[in-house]
Amino acid sequence: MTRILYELCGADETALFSPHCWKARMALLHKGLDFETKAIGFATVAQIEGGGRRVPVLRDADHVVEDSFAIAKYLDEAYPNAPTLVPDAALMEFIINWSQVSLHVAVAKIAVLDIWKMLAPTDQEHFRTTREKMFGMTLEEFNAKNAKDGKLLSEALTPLVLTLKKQPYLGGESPNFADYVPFGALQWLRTTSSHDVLPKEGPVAEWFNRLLDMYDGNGRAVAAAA
Ligand SMILES: N[C@@H](CCC(=O)N[C@@H](CS)C(=O)NCC(=O)O)C(=O)O
Repeated sequence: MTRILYELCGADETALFSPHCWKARMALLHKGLDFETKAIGFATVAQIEGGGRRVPVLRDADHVVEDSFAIAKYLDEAYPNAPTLVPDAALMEFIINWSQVSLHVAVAKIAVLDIWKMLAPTDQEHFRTTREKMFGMTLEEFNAKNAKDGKLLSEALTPLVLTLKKQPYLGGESPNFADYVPFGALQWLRTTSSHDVLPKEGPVAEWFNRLLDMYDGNGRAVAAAA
């Protein structure tokens, strides 16, 4: 197998949880391409494929591509006969930024301590050091400061709810990378958090469940957090 996707995992190697890695995984599945997963802990990410990297990283024979959006665009270029992932790269930037600024912030506020708990000890140390520097406080302080009632998440999801009331996917009748971007954020929450705040009914719940079941249930095969 010459196609390898490097993905972030917890202490349990099957606990694949990174939102960006899920975007890349769904992109490969969308294209119908076989790939092997290399599950990597936070502390070893920087050593992948020559070093200085962040995950996801895709090795496709001689090509090494880093960054979920770059991977999706590369796959469209390299495999033009498989279904398109990114019909409009300029508009896709907006979807990525919306997800990053609103969904990712809401998920991080709910799940940060749960993420730390699921990591292997060396990865816990790396995660604590880097995130505490980023937040300017301890993980416990950050966790205590933020409500876990799902209100912020629900507000952040409003544009998705309104759109999915009119069409089955952000991509229209079928999904594309625009769907895999917010899917990655919700899968991140599903796989890490003990707080039960994912929508249970309505357009987002139905859309998320369809995507979890897609591609032989690849998304659902990774366990939800207990
Ligand atoms: N814009 C990048 C973001 C990649 C990213 O932030 N990856 C995180 C994991 S979710 C990472 O590699 N972190 C390494 C670290 O924190 O040391 C993408 O879409 O792929």
